[in-house]
Amino acid sequence: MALNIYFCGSIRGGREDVAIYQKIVQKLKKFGKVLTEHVSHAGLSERGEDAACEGDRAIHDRDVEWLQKADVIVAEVTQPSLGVGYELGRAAAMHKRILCLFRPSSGRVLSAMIRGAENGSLFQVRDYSEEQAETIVEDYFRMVVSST
Ligand code: 6K6
Repeated sequence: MALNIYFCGSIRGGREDVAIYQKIVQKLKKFGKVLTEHVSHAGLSERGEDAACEGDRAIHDRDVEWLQKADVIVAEVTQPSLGVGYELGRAAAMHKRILCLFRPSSGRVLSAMIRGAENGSLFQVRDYSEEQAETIVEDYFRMVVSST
């Protein structure tokens, strides 16, 4: 059965990394159904013009439902986002399998609450460069698939 994959990326936190989100989501689609493909859409702006008909509560409730349904959560955490941090906290409390991807070349330092949650099993954090985005996803999912 195909894996349900929940991709997290910044929306209101800023859309600077949307091209990288697209690259990651294209690769994720090889390994399962991506429940949140819209996060990678270039047309989705941080101001949410194209989300006008959905209220924030509906977005929150639907996303928490999808988190519950997900087998794996993949989060691009370089661009700080309250929503992504919240999703990761909820997913960790649900004992989900989580991969966080961070680009040190951004000059940012990842939050200790994400870096410090790494436990070598369910919660993993990988530093990567943009050119490694696809291989890092591929290597992770080969490991997930072989262990399930
Ligand atoms: C769209 C544009 C501006 O606001 C929106 C609202 N639409 C959303 N639709 C779907 N998921 C959302 C939306 N807003 C936040 N999320 C979830 O939170 C996504 O799954 C992202 O991973 C994360 C982004 O949080 P913020 O705080 O950066 O917006």
